[in-house]
Amino acid sequence: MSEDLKPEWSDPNEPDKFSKLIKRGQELEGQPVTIEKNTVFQKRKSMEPTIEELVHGVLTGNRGQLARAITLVESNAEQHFHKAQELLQKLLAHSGKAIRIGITGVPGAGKSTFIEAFGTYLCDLGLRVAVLAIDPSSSLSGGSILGDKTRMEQLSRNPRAFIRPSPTAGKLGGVHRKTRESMLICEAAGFDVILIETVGVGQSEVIIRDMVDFFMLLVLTGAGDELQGMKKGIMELADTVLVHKADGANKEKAEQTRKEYSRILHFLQPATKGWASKAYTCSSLTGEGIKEVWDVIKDFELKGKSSGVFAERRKGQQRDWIYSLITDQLHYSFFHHPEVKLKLPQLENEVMAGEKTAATAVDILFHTFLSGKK
Ligand SMILES: Nc1nc2c(ncn2[C@@H]2O[C@H](COP(=O)(O)OP(=O)(O)OP(=O)(O)O)[C@@H](O)[C@H]2O)c(=O)[nH]1
Ligand SMILES: [Mg+2]
Repeated sequence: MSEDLKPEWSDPNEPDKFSKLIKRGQELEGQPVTIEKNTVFQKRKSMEPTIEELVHGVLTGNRGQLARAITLVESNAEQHFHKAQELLQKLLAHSGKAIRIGITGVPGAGKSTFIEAFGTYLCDLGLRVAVLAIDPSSSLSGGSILGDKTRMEQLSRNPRAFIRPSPTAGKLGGVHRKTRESMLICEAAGFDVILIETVGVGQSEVIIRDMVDFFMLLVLTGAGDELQGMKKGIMELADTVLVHKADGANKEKAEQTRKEYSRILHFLQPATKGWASKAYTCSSLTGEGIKEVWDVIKDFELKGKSSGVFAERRKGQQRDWIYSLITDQLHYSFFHHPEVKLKLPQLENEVMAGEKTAATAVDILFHTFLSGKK
């Protein structure tokens, strides 16, 4: 080897650890490759699946395509919006067959652990279970309930289950739009039960109530004062109150708490016409009471379907959905209108300084919004 084929640098102290030689590149035998002038290079086919591929994938229960379809629906990119709607339109006729269950409760009530136990129980019955989450904080933090996948470790490995952490909010509708559309996709993929988890901190339980058939509230023992302070509103939304973590030393207390909740539920407006919401105890650690929860839901479904309340609620939810989308769209278009964005800070200052009334400022903004070009 000639001198000029030595590497540019090697450590003189450790000569054995570095290559001392470089091989010369080999000449190709035969005709050299030539590229014709004016050759048109074809762009590599995009890896994004077509709508048809997604529809087929979802309908045949292909998990990869299911995840991709949900990603498309969750996308905040405007060019994906129409594609997602086209996909949903094609899947719509195949959706609606699952029972939709909403689960709420304060942070730490054990919602994720309950879903792990309950979901696994349902899978063992031969059912297919999809878990979605609405995380109201994600619109602020941009994150999602990341820990949930690890809390639902057993369920996430179950071939009958599919777990999707909550989407992040963005344009063209908030988190709830995406969750609702993801639910339709999961139904088209053949899931029998959809479980939606949300932390009960305000608006999210109302949103979830509007998209599920059955809504349950997970509570903890030690009620008493807590019970008094609990918003009546959220209890009026619940088809069942579950006193959770009824195990070990907590079991007796849980029974007491259950009685108290039952008593209160008795006096409240029923969440579902013709259904008396009751309180139960259950433990996700021991599995006690898990089966009974499913029995209650089955009973609820049976009664609701025969009385027509079940179908009526779904129809109402479909109708309400239009209005919530309109609100979303208006909100988004208004606050993203370039001239509105430009004028808003100044008007805000003027209102704060007492120079203009809030109504005048809003009037100016709406004139700008309605007459100004996009
Ligand atoms: N003893 C007992 N502990 C439980 C039970 N279920 C959950 N826990 C514990 O309660 C804690 C909270 O459980 P999570 O399932 O994360 O609660 P969560 O309601 O999903 O909480 P966020 O998602 O943060 O709102 C964990 O430490 C669980 O181990 C139960 O049935 N019995
Ligand atoms: Mg959780």
